[in-house]
Parts: sequence; structure tokens; C-alpha cells
Amino acid sequence: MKKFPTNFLWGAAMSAPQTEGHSLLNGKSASTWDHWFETNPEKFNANQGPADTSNIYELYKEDCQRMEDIGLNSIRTSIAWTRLLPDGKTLNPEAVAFYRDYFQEIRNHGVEPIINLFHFDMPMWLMEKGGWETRESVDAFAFYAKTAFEQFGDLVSKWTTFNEPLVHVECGYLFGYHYPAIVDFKKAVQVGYHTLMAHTCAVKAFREVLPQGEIGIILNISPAYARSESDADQQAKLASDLLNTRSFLDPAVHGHLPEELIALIKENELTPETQAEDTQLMAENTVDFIGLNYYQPRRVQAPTNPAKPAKMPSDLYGAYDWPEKRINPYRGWEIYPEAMYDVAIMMKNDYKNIPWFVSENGMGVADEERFLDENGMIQDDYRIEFMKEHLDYLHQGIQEGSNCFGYQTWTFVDCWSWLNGYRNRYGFYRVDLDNQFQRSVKKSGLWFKQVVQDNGYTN
Ligand code: BGP
Repeated sequence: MKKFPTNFLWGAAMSAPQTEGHSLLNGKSASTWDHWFETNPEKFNANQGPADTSNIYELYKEDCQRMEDIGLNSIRTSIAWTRLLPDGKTLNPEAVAFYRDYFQEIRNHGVEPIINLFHFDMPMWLMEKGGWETRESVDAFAFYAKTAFEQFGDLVSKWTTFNEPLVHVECGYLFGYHYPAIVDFKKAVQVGYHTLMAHTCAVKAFREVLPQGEIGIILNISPAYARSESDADQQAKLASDLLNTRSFLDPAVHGHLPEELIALIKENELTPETQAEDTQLMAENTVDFIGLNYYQPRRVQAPTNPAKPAKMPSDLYGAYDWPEKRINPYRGWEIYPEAMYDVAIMMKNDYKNIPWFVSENGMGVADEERFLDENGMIQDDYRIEFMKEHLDYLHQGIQEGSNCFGYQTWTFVDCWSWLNGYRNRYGFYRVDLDNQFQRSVKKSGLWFKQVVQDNGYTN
């Protein structure tokens, strides 16, 4: 049997905007998602918008029981900034009551809550002022963070600032997938920089309000693998790692941006506006732990005919189509569990072996009702296989000394996925959209329960 370290956290991750529903009710103001769905519903799969999502706002008590039913000992979700502080300043008492009861209920079921502050859900009032493009967003986020620590710090001891901060940078300011769908590399860098400073200032507030607690950040990790050992391909790998991995991981853990990244940004005339105190703030506010969301690697090669200075990241590294790749056809993402080991070793060797956990890993599959058995249970053996393969490599990394303390899958109950709505399902529980969001456990949920019980599994 492959055994995991004592007190290993087994769980699932989710987020407020993807699960709560009640998106414009109970005092919550609009996020960019509510606004975008209202103005451009055609962008969203099957007209599925953010209003209802999986209705945890009403079902959280039953859902906390469901967490216990499949043995989870930890869960990650987020607070909606727009629910807690609808105008950015005034506390919404209904939100405080809801989150307090929800977090208490999680704990009552023997599950440790890890609470995140931002999961792509920018308040619309702030976006109207320029969102992360403005320095004002840093202070606004720090205020929100401080408020959340004060209101819920007695119920939650593990906190994270951002989920995948690079996603709102890329999707919002380079590739058009998230509002405001601007395409501008320089703005993207500025947005990334302000996000980094917002994270930093939130950590600072945390140390003041909850000196006994632990705080981290959740990053999407797509380790780069170069086509060849040639200098040009290796240069592309370096650029990709600097922009996509080290841009947040280095400051979060080491307290400063990599010199090579600063030089790369400068060479390409992308240097953002900064403030004199930022360097010191970063140095003084490193994290206690890191969460890494791993789904797929990044295959890179030297770019062909790159613009100089770069207009897009593709001018710094090209996408390499690895002929041997294995793909999840529903999501179009490569399946490469080996990277889990590489990431574990990277954390050990390059990041001081800081405590870290796999904060998301999972497989989205469309039309899962194809796999319903006669008892109405989804037989998602593909998902079990996916988790096992990844856990195998994670286990190997831990055996070699990587300080990994947990594994959380995406996700607990099927949830709403941004522009993809409910097309691909990831949950341990199926959500029946035609039947008031009724849930039923999948085979993977029962498999996971056994894994948690045994703190490991047999291949
Ligand atoms: C991660 C996000 C999640 C979730 C997941 C699955 O990047 O943190 O919010 O959505 O990916 O991806 P998707 O929903 O796009 O299939």
C-alpha cells in the first residue's frame, strides 16, 4: 500500500462564485461575472450563468454532511468579496452570518476549512475604476482581506489570498476569456504586479490580525518542458518558467522577484509602475505554505518570428505539440502525471522545502450521465485512474523528502465553470441541474473515502 504522511490533508477544492449561487441576492453586489453574463450571455455555455451555480448558499448544511460522508478531512472554498463588502467598505451582516455558520458547520463535521479570498471574482464597482490596473485595487483588497480575517479568524486557521492569480492576468488581459477581455501585454504585467502587491499587503494584514494562523497562496503550476536541449528551446523554457511559475512563487516564498524576470520584462518594455516600499513589503511578507493546482504541463519551443519587443508571451516561448501527448478530450488538456513528481522535487530543491499541498487536480468530463449504472451512480473509473496516477508520482516525491501536506481534488460537487458552465463535470458528487441541484455520490467519491480512511491506497 502507498501510505501518505501522518495528518495528511485529503479533500477537495471549490470556490464561492462557482458553487454558492444567490449571486445577486442577500446583499451581494455584482462581480465581473454577473456583469458579463448580463451583457454577453452568448459567451457562456448553454446560457448557464453565475446566478445559481450549485446553490451551496442554501444547501451548505447538507453538503457539509456530504463532506463527512466521503471522509474528507479538509475542504477549500472562497469568500465572495462582493458578498462580504458589497461596496468595498460596508460589511454585509447577512454575509457574515452565512459564512460564519458555513465555516462552523464544516468544522462540526471534522473537516478543516482552508479559506481563499479571491477566485477570479473581481467586484464590478472596482472594475469600473480600472480593477487591477489601478494601485487603488491593492488597498481595496488589503482592506477586504483584513475584514475577512477579523470576521472569521476564530473559525479558520489556514487562509490563502488568491487562487491562480495568473489566470485573471492571462484570461482578462491577454487571451480574451475573462472580462474585461483586453489584449495588452503591458497592461497584463501591470495587473499581475498589482495582484502580487495585493497578495503581499494581505499577508501583512494577516500577520497583524492573526499572528497564530497560517497563510499561503494558490498558484496554477504548469511546469515547462522544452522540445529539445538546444539553447533556443531552453531559452523559451526559461521565459515560460519566469513568467508562469516564478513570477508569483519566488516573491511568495523568497520575498523577491527573480532578477532574470525583471530583466526580461525590461528588455521587452513591459516594466510596470511600482512604489518605493514594494521591495521591502515583499521581503517582509512571505507565506507559510503554498498550494499548487496541477492539471497539465506546458510544452514549449523557441518562438518562430517573434516580435521584438514581445507583443504577446508567444513571442517569448512557442507552444510545442509533443507527438506523444495523452489528452483529456473533453477539456483538451494534456494528462501528464509525471509532472507531479517534478513539481514536488522543485518545491524541495528550489523553494526551501516549504510546506505545500496539491490544491487542485482533477479531470473534467462531459456527458457523465453516460456512465450512470442501474443504481443511478456515475461509474467514473477514469477519474479514479487519473487521481491514482497523479498520486503515484506525488507519493514518489514525498518519499524523496518533498514537504507536501495534502492533496485536494477539483472538486467536491460538480460546479459551474466560467464560460464552460456545467459542460465538464469534476465532482465527487453529481449535481442534477434538472432536479433542484440534487446531489448523488459518484464511484470516485466512495473510492476517495477509502483512500482517506487508509491514508493511502493499493495499486
Ligand atoms: C482551475 C480553477 C477552477 C476550475 C478548474 C477546472 O484553474 O481554479 O476554478 O474551474 O480550473 O477548470 P475548468 O473549470 O476551466 O474546466
